Amino acid sequence: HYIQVTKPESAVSPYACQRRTTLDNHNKIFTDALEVLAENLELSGNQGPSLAFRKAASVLKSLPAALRRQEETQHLPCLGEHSRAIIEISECGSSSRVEEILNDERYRTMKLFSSVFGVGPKTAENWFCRGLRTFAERMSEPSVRLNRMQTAGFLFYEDISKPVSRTEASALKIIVEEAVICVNPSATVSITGGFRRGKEFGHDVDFIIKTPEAGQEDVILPAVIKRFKSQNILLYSDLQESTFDLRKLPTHCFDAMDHFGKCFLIMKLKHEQEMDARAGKDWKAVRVDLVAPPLERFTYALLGWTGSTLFLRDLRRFARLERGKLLDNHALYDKNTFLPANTEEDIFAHLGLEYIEPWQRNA
Ligand code: DCP
Ligand code: MG
Repeated sequence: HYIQVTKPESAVSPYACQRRTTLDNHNKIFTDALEVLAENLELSGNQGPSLAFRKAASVLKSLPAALRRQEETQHLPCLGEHSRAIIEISECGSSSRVEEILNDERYRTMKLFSSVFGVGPKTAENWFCRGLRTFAERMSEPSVRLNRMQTAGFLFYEDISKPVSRTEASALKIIVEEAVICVNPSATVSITGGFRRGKEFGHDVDFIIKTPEAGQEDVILPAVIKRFKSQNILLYSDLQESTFDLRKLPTHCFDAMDHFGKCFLIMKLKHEQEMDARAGKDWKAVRVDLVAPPLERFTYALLGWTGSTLFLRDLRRFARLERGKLLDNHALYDKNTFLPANTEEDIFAHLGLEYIEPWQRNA
């Protein structure tokens, strides 16, 4: 994995799935600035243009050392004129465009509102346009209706807006595993998402459940939820039943959710020692996602849920444009056949790609 160090910069691939991106980011000053620009565009519904900044940040994250001069970006892919301009200004400390965005009332308000579980850019914009700027103002506006998800989002805001630590994720894994095994002793649980990529903190904890018998994937989630309820550790649950069809071809559309059975939860996690004295509360509310794919597609689901989002987007783009194959969270399809995969290595091999470990997928 030190091969990249000796490669000339011109050899950096424009596809994130051909780069090894660890959490050791040597260009954080630049990538933070680029991500503010991207986020600002996303919050105003400009997903397309924001992607250019996300890609530029991702390329910089994969570099083995910090950029010292702007000329060093010349041979790098995905760095357009606008991204280069930001890097240039950042060299002298900070970018005035980034400062402007960070101080912008609209950006700040949209970021605050969309930090609530269940509030997307559209709802955040709606509240902003009504003149609302703070949670207190939102509360005192009776005409603003909240759905069930948003109600839970506000109720547990203090806890779920705090990062979840790896220690907390491990404690949750034991709880989830215990419930899953109780329901089906042959099922297994693995952590996916950012924690599988080696992150120390996350906004939630993602788990994937593997069931060895066909059809079991459809009954396990309702049973696990029932068990959590009886243990009084479930604060919110949204179960999305499977709409998965074995014959359906992988989709082009990246933003579409996959069709596996899944649930979005808020769980009570008991503190190990100290108690929240003010509230007399000995637990923390934590966001947890569970997904239960059928066994024959488990590896594709694992790869998809491990992310990162940008890594997976490029893997799918690479499959389609460079190999003429269709890939998504459900399958890899080529010449009228669904390619089987027992391990993630199999999927990379099908695509003629060098294997990239989960901790190298932080694109
Ligand atoms: N994912 C997906 N389909 C969904 C939801 C998520 O394919 N409907 C994938 C993309 C993510 C991964 O699952 O890489 C986990 O989603 P998160 O939003 O939890 O992202 P991370 O775990 O990477 O980040 P964080 O550390 O903020 O939780
Ligand atoms: Mg996550």
